[in-house]
Amino acid sequence: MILTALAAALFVGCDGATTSSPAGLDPRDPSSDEPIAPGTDIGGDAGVPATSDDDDAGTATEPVEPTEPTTPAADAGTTTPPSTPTPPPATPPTTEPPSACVGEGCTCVRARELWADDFETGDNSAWTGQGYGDPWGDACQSTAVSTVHPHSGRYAQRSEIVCPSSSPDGVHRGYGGLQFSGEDVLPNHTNVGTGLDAPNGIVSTFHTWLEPGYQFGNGRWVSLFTINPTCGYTERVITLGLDNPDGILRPAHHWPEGTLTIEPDAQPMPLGRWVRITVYVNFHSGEMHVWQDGQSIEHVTGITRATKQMCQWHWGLYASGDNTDIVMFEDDMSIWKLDEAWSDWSREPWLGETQSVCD
Ligand SMILES: [Ca+2]
Repeated sequence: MILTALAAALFVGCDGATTSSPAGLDPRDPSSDEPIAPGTDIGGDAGVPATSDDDDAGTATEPVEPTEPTTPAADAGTTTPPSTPTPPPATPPTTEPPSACVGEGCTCVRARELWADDFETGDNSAWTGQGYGDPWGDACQSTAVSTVHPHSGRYAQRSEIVCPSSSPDGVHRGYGGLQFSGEDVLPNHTNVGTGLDAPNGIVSTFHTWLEPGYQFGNGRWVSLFTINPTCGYTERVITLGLDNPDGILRPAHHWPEGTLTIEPDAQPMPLGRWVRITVYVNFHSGEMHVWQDGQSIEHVTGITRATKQMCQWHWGLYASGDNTDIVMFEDDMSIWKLDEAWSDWSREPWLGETQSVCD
């Protein structure tokens, strides 16, 4: 009850800040960037009462956030000992889809790259707000462009969590955001307007290197990727993260209406090395599909959002406040808008790489 009241008070304050100077919003400022509850972005927050309360207080049009359905009750009592991080493999990942379509004889796909960043500018100038959320953190987290083992070129983004969050909303936030206006990325957050409309869906491919000091689950989660339909954070997000001891990447907030199907041979997200993740999202058809290093790992159908657009996006080290030991690197991120349908969900649409794009 006290937590709920506190959360409500916080959001009243947030709304006031948003109204007073929408054009000057700094996405790094938690008081203005996400007036909707921070915990809304991921559902792996079972067992974190403060986060759940925040969800409820900040989501005017949504009922109580359902408990994470992918974490069965049985997991709560599982006493699996924390695992040690997987050591880097001797060889880098080179897995490619077996049915790549490139070059002569390949049927190209009509698609356009709307945004990309390889961090080779050495800063976050490609992002809305030109930052990656470092000022949001406390002494327990930080994020910065780094020259440590980049995926491409000289730079990648490095984020870390070293102790529990002291934030009143109970989460760690170290992430870069984009706000779309139509097909354009805005230089600064306004939290108003209309986002990207993509009737054939979008494809985002990004590379992540994750080093957690433990396994996730039982309320401890990390969220790698988020799309928010509305610019004002008034609808449920769709996300991709780790929140289960099995280590398999999972969407969140497709519930209660959507259906998640995980491939029988889906592998845990490899740790301590670069992993290529490709996500297809379509709010018109209500679908989400995910590939990991070229392999299909899961599908969601039946997602419903009143707003079909995609306005606010973010990647990075967004995690429940009980995380104390994570290092994450990110590099080579892109967003493509498909101008024709994609329907072969067994094959990764790594556009411009293993799938040719029409000129
Ligand atoms: Ca790079």
